[in-house]
Amino acid sequence: MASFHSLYSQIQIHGPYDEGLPLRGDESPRLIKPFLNRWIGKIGDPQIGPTYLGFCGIASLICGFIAIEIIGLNFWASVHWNPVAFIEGMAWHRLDPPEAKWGFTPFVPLAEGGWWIWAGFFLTASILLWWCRMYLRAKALGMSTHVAWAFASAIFLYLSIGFIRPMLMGSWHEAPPFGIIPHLNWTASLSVLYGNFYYNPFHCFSIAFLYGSVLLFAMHGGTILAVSRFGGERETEEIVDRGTAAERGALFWRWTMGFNATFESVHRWAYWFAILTTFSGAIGILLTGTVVDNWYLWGVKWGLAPEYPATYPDMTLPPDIAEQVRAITEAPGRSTAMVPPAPEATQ
Ligand code: 07D
Repeated sequence: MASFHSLYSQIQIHGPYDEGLPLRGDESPRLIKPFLNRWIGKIGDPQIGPTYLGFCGIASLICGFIAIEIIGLNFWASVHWNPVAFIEGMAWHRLDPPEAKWGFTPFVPLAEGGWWIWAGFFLTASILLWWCRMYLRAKALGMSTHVAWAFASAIFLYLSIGFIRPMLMGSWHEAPPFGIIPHLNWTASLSVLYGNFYYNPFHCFSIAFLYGSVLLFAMHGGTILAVSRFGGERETEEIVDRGTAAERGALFWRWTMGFNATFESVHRWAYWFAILTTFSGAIGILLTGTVVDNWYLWGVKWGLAPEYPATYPDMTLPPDIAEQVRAITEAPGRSTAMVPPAPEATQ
C-alpha cells in the first residue's frame, strides 16, 4: 500500500531521471544535469534539476543580486568595513529611505536615501521579473496561472507598503527601511503613529485570513497524511474514485463538524484565504494616513474602541489631535470625559 514518503518514512524513489517535457523550439536550454540527493529526498523529491532560467529568470537573479549587494554593502559601510561587526550586527543593520524633507522625488543623494531607492528599484524589478517567470513557465506547461496570481496579491502588498502608499503620502520617509530589526521597528512606529493598527479593520481581516490559512493548511495537511496509508496522497485518483482514502477524509470532517470541503474545494479555500491575507493587508495599508489618520479614533467613532476617561485632566493635546478628539467625542450620545478644554477656555 502506498504511503507518504517523508522525514518519517524510509522509502525514496531511485529510478531513471525525469527530464520533463521536451523543449519547445523557442525555449532556452534547461540547466543542471539531473542528480539525486538523499537528504533533499527526506523533505521532497530527491531529484535536483534540470532547471529552466530563460530571460526572466536570469534578469530576475541579476536584479536581486544587485539589490542584495546595495543593501549588504551599505550595512558593511555603516560599520566602517569591519567584517566582525558586519556579521555581529546583521540583525540590527539598516538602510533607511530618504528623510521626509525629500518628499517623493526620485533624485535623492545616494548617502541620504538614494541607495535605498536604488535597492528598492532593483528588488522590485527582481520580484516582478520572477512573477513573469512564474506566469510564463505555467503557460509553457499548459497549466493555469493560479500561482502567479496568488503571488501577485503578495506583490500588491509589498508595493503598497514600499511604493504606492509613500507615493500617496508624498514622502519616501513613510516606507520601511531595509534591515531585520529596523523593519520590525517600522511596523511598531507606523502602528503607533497612525493610532494603533489593532483598530484597522483591514489589519483585522488580514489577520483573520492569515490565521484561517494556517488552520486550513493544518486541517488539509493533517487529513491527507492521515489517509496516506490508504493512498490518499494520490489525490487525483482519489477525487474521482469513491472508496477508501478520500471518502474517509471527507467522512472524518463530516462526522466531527458536520460539513466537509470536497477534495477540490479545500484547495480553493486555501488559495483564497492566502490571497485575501495580503490583499486585505494592502487595502489596510493604503487607507492608513491617506483616508484615516488615527485608527483608534476611527474605532471610537464606530463603537469599536472604548473611550478612555481623561487620566491627566490638565493635559493639553496638540491642536490638530484635540480637534479630532472633539469632533468624535462631541458627537451626539458620546461621553465628553476625555475632551480637553478648548484653547480659548484655557486662557
Ligand atoms: C509583507 C508582502 C509580500 C512579500 C513579498 C516578498 C522577497 C525576498 C529577499 C532581499 C507578509 C518580497 C520579498 C522576494 C527578498 C532578499 C534577500 C507579506 C508581505 C512579495 N499583526 N502589521 C500585518 C499581525 C501588529 C503592522 C499582516 C498579527 C501590531 C503593519 C498580518 C499581530 C503592530 C503592517 C499581520 C499583529 C502591527 C502589519 C501582514 C498580533 C505593530 C503591515 C500580512 C497577533 C507591530 C501588514 C494591514 C502578510 C498589513 C501587517 C499580522 C500586530 C503593525 C496579517 C498576527 C499592532 C505596519 N500584520 N501589527 O502576509 O498588511 O505579510 O497591514 O499582534 O503593513 Mg500586524
